[in-house]
Amino acid sequence: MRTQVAIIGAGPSGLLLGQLLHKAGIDNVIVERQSGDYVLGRIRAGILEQVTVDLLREAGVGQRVEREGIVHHTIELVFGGVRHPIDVHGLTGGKVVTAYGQTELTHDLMDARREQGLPTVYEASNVTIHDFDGTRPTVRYQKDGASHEIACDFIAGCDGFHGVCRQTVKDSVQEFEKVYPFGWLGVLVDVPPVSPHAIVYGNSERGFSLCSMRSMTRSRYYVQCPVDDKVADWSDQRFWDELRRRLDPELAARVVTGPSIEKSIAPLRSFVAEPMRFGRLFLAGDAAHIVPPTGAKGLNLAATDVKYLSGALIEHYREKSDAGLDTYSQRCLRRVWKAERFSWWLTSLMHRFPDTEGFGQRVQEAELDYLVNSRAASTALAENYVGLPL
Ligand code: RFL
Ligand code: PHB
Repeated sequence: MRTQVAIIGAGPSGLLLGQLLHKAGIDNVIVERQSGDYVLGRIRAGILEQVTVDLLREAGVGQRVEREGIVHHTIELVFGGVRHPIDVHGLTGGKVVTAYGQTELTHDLMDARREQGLPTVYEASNVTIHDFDGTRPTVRYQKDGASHEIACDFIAGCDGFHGVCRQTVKDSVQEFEKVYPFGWLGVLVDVPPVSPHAIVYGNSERGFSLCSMRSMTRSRYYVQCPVDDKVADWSDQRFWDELRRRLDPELAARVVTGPSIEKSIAPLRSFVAEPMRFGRLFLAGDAAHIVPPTGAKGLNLAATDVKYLSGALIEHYREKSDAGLDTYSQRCLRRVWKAERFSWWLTSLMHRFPDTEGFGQRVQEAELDYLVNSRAASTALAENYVGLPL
């Protein structure tokens, strides 16, 4: 098989890249290790920046997010048992974020790809990438017991944190990493969200909590937990009790409970691999960087990598210019590090750290107090939350 761009991974990065390239008339094949259903079964992100929604529209898959996405003007911080709204819309001159699940976004992209008859190889095993240092890269994989090879001009490594692409170039990569001493226990449940018009981030002496949503009838909640806790340790009842204890009394009383339809524990990590380009191999999304979920930047960063990469590839084919490809890594990393900083900062501000003693605790309290009482500090939070300019 031959194509112009071979894309490894059918998560949001790979699917969005494939769609944008197709719209520009550039052939691409996606090779994915898992089945489509498995990819859709992973419950992850929920909050989209405006640039991400715009990109979905540009890719021709924006109808459903426009119809069903829930626009948020505000976020709320709970600490000391009191709720503090941050008017993100007002502080940023009219910017908003949209609650729309990664599952739905992935669904929209998968449907579009299928309707257009674009090639996607699911359940490909032993995927390997070759010769991206020269001009004729190849991708090899096995499927149903047979070996296959794709010859291409470029390889896009959209294969997430545990993928094969970054692993292949590991000797040329500089890694930066911070692992946090706790995880997030997440629960998905078919009940109306406790706070339908604002995501609520809570800091209490029992730890962090987050109230989010997927629709007006589906809620997503998280609590900070020890990273080595097991899901089996957390009955639904224990989860609801813990969530309520971490919120202000008024919100706690309004939480509607129900049986969980998904429950999982995710570790928190900050990670960046530099550079993001190796000859004709380009890393995008979680393959190149991870943020802790506090601040909801992971999927949005993946989308901006893809915006830069698709633009650079289109420029290569249409205008015979490699200027965008040559600056890809540098442009992405500039934005990535700002999102890394923000996610690390919000994580540090909102969680209880096992080894933080009195002084660190008081400093955290002072910073929260400053944040909600200073327009400058609230504006800095709001600006980062809605997404910094491209
Ligand atoms: P993905 O989604 O991991 O997709 C990579 C795909 O590559 C496949 N793959 C391979 N394919 C072929 N060969 C191989 N050797 C392969 N190895 C792997 C995988 O099967 C997979 O299908 O990466 P991508 O596309 O870069 O997308 C990134 C996002 O998924 C991620 O950043 C977000 O989910 C992060 N995130 C959030 N981001 C936000 O912007 N807003 C949020 O509200 C938000 N909440 C979250 C999150 C992530 C979470 N977890 C569990 C990590 C909440 C959580 C709990
Ligand atoms: C989510 O809805 O899953 C979500 C929302 C906000 C975050 C992280 C996750 O910061």
